Amino acid sequence: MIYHRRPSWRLPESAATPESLFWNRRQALAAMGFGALSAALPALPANAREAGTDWTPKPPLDPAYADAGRPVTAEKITGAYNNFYEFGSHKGIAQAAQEMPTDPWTLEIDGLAENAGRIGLEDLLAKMPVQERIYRHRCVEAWSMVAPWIGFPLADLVKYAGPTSEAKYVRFQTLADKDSMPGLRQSWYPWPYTEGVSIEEAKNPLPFMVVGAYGKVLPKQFGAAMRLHLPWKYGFKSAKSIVRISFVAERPVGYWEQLQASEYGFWANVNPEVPHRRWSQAEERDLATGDEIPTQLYNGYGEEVAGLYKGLDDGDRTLWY
Ligand SMILES: Nc1nc2c(c(=O)[nH]1)N[C@H]1C(S)=C(S)[C@@H](COP(=O)(O)O)O[C@H]1N2
Ligand SMILES: [Mo]
Repeated sequence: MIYHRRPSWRLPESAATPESLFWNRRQALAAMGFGALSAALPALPANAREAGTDWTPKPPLDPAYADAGRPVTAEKITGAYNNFYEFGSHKGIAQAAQEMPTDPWTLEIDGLAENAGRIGLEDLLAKMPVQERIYRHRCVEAWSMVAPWIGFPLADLVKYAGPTSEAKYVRFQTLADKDSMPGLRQSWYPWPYTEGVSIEEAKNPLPFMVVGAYGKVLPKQFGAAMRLHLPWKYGFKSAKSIVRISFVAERPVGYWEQLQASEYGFWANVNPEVPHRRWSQAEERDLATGDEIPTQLYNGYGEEVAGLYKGLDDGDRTLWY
């Protein structure tokens, strides 16, 4: 069974409005002088994907990722303590993030891929095995949480995109919307936010494209409409609000690596034995309890991912930073 988000939104196929017609209708209404267009068109399915509303029916919980070994961190904690520099370089961005337009959402697939092109999120989800997974998340700043995500494996998106044999890396690009994102005015930051993984990492079953959390359509502060989660890497690798995925031959240099390569390297695999230049990574603060708990190599996901790094030089610090 394929799980759509809120199938009740869907009109019968015969009545569905293609996105192009939707936009034409918006333009027509704009010409007629209707300003608040999103409010003017509530019945259209492309306009009904509302961040934070219940996901019905709830997608099945993947039994392999049903237990993170710690309780799920309450949404009132994780939803009010976010890193999302587009909205400011502090944790209290949740309210500002509500201004971000996330509906409709389109993903651009480009670069070295057979099936390059643009696809609407709803169409993409209809092709993907949407499921729930409970993952640990470890920020490079030494705090952590457990989040119940709804999403699909990045590996399935890679399969859909059909990368050519020249594609060695995958690059993710975040929305950069000047109107809603005050952080973009801070011109010394390398906008848009980008990140990357190797093609082997992208094909591993663990990377998850997240479109929901806590049984809801992804609330905006978590990176609506679609973000990545790489649970064995420091949190900055997990780009939010992804609008573009590129298959490339050269290793991409992400946002944080551009800012400070000596502290935020490409691999950024969680490792308690390799300190950040300015602090230890041996422990992490559990957002739920405030307790300091030991950090695990690969954030405890070594069984799934350690093999990816076998051939690589362990002496190379960039394996970790
Ligand atoms: N576009 C974008 N993605 C981002 C960030 C960001 O500032 N902008 N911060 C990263 C960092 S440092 C972390 S820890 C996680 C935080 O995700 P959360 O706020 O959903 O917990 O998002 C990552 N993805
Ligand atoms: Mo982070």
